[in-house]
Amino acid sequence: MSEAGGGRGFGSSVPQRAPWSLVAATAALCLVSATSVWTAGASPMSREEKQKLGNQVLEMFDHAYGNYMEHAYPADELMPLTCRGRVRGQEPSRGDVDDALGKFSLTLIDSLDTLVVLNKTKEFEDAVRKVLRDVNLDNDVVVSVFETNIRVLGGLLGGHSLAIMLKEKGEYMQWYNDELLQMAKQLGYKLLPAFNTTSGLPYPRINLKFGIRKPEARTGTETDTCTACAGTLILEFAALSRFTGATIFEEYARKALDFLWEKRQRSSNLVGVTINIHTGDWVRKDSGVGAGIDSYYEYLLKAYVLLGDDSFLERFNTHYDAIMRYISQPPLLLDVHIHKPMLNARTWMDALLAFFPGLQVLKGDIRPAIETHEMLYQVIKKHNFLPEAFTTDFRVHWAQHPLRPEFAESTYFLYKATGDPYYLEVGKTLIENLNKYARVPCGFAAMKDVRTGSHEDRMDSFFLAEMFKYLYLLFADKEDVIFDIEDYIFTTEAHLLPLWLSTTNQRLSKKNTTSEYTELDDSNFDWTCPNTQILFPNDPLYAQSIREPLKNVVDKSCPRGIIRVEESFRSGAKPPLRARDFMATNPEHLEILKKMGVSLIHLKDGRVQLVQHAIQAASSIDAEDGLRFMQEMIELSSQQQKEQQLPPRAVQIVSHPFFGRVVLTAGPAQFGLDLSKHKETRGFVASSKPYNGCSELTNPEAVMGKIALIQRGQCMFAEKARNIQNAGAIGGIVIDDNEGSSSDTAPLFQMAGDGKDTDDITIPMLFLFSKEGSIILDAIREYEEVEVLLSDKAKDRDPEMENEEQPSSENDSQNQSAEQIASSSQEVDLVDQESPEESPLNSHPESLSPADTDNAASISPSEQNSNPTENHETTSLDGECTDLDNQLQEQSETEEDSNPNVSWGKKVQPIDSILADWNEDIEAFEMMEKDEL
Ligand code: DMJ
Repeated sequence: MSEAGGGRGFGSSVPQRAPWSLVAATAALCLVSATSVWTAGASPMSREEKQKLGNQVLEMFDHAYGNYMEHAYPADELMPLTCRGRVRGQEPSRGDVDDALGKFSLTLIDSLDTLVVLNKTKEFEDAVRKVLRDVNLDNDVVVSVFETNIRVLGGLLGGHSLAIMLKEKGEYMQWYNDELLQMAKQLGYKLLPAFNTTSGLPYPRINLKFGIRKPEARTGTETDTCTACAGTLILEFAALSRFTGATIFEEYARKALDFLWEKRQRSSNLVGVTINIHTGDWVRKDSGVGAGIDSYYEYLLKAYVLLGDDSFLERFNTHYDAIMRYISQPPLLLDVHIHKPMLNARTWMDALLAFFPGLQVLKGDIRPAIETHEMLYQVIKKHNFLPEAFTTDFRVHWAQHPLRPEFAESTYFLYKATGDPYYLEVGKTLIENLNKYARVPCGFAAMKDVRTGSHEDRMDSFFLAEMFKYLYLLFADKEDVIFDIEDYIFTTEAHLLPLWLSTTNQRLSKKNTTSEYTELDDSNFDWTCPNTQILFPNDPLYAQSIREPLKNVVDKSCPRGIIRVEESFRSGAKPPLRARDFMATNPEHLEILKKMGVSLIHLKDGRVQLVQHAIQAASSIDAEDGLRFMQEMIELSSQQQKEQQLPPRAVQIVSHPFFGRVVLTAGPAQFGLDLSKHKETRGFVASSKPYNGCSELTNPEAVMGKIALIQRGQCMFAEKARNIQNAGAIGGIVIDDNEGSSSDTAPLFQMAGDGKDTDDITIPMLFLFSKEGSIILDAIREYEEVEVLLSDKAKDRDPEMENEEQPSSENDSQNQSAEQIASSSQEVDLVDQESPEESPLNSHPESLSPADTDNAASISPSEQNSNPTENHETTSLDGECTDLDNQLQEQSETEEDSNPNVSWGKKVQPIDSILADWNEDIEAFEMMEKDEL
């Protein structure tokens, strides 16, 4: 295929409206061949080093795949901490995440084409035989149509694509007779009933055995689906049609795409996150490039590449233009409202958007790709992994990281486009981090909290389908892969589909689609691949020069979303009221607020909240003033929260046989040694007597020089700390007395002092919930000597310990059992995916009775902060980056209380339109935080 396009590299161009076979071929070349352009910049990586890293990727894959096959197969996924298979129904439900599991050996199918890319042809042959022998697609289980399509249908088609390629080469797979394709077709037919809606958008779930309609199906009542869920089918479905000649699949996927296109918001050209599959109404009207929408855009561009249909490129270009106009705020990509695209819908980004720079490379828009990728890399350098969500000032919003591959994907495509060895170094860091922080004896474990390094008992199939492919290909030279990767396109799950499908069974063409294209002004569309001479204008340091200003973006700078407000402030008139001067009792101030469209709402619990509606402001200048005022108020609140909130800490068990692999998420204390400022504290643990630590210890000899374990309750935390410190302890761990409590299910809090001066407490104190605490208590029972490390973040495993544990398999099994102990109590109850927000660390002073505790909680600093109007005298705002979440939350929580009839100034809107506008906002705000990843 690489020759078919009539030339290599960005220099080749395509005539406007070229015959689509040529377009498909050449568009694919947009991303492949700039490597030769690179001549300077970061030092080139030697062939030896690249090979070494490639081999490391192979070894890591063997570790992940080998453990899955040995300990989990035929289950869908490996649980790497407990070293067993995840069988749906046998583990506590994780909600939507489990909808990917159909009892069809998901990880094996998702890994098929990775085996060939990684040159493991023999293993591929074995794996295909296992799939044909063992996999049943007719299970009575409700699965996600989207996940089943991208992982299973895609996996079977990718496997088939490479099986026929190998067969043609004449050595392997000679026995193969399209069996994977037959399975794919069977699965395709199983998914079709999902499309039985008037809109043509598929139901989000289907029962593999009973479909949708039958009562036994236990599904089919859903009304909504995500845009990506309905818009990420065309590659697999069209490939299935073209491989088999059965056009129905491509037809259905096209119809769903046509419908989404019709429903785009016509003035912004954006789509929302969730849509009603029956009415086509947008259910969630926020719009970004991450969770819920991501691969819809990806599939429009790739459908053009694979199928050569101009209409897909037209649609993609229209959306892309809107994305770059509203969502892209380089280096950030921030969600906006489809109806009000100048209004940010949130001030945090999710990890799924990390694929976008890779897509921009395919589109040929390299500069913003470099910028966003660099920003993401800075976040990774800070946290070792990309947290599931992070704020515009790069704080962790959702702390998990399920080993997602999107950043590796973008790194690979950027390297292909620029040839800049910098991206090889980035890949090397990813490999190092995976080995240091995610590798466990039985595979690789997802991060439960990137801040502390704690694990989740989870290794998703996409880790094998995608991560290892992109990392391997990053370091591979052409001869390291047994086929020409440029003959294929990657699906969103990195499955490979051959580009020759564009000229096969092309019975469905544009005429079958329903959309009107003539209305579009496509004069600015790129119909050609970009030219490297323009991308890198005689400057081999081009990519580096784009990255350079972003080098410290995470550590230092305020993001543009915030700067926008500051800019408007700088250029605007004198502000009528500064947030820090505001007094809720001053009638003049209230009048100014009203003019700015800001309402003051007294909540039942005595708190006061502020809400701004720009449309209620007297003028657009007043609206801007109102926005700035709200911004300042949030800064006040945010700064106070920052001052009063400490991040969680880590208790890491470092002694045999844990060797640092067990990391427990712990709550900090507002007194004693601050572990973020000082070196970590390491020591053996000992239980104090009395266990509650509320009086002078009777066993000082046992805790002397050790980290004392104390039970929560009966007295203040500070009192416990003083008692163990007096007995000579070097640190303390308070263990919750509420049996079964866990950081999985309860928000962490920080231990507050006792209201007196606590400067006398100099040892570090951490808090563990009961489940985490019992891991240490169990370990003491089993191993007697248990050494732990108290720190702000888990440390890499002790190299000396590593040497001890090498390579004895006996030790390995001990390590596993250690992990099992940990996971049995710490990791089994999984976080509800629907509420994965970062737990704010409220503070608790310990108290004598539950009643006292409740009382204390009601005056917690976090609650005081939720009423910024009462803190008007405190803070200076200079140089602070802020988070708008509070503002949005406040809006969502209080809009119903606002008075819709109030309207000031010139722009009087009819009440109906104001109400409609409000309802729209309320819905969007309410939905916003319920993101389904
Ligand atoms: C993968 O399953 C696919 O890439 C999907 O499009 C979204 N992301 C996951 C992995 O993070």
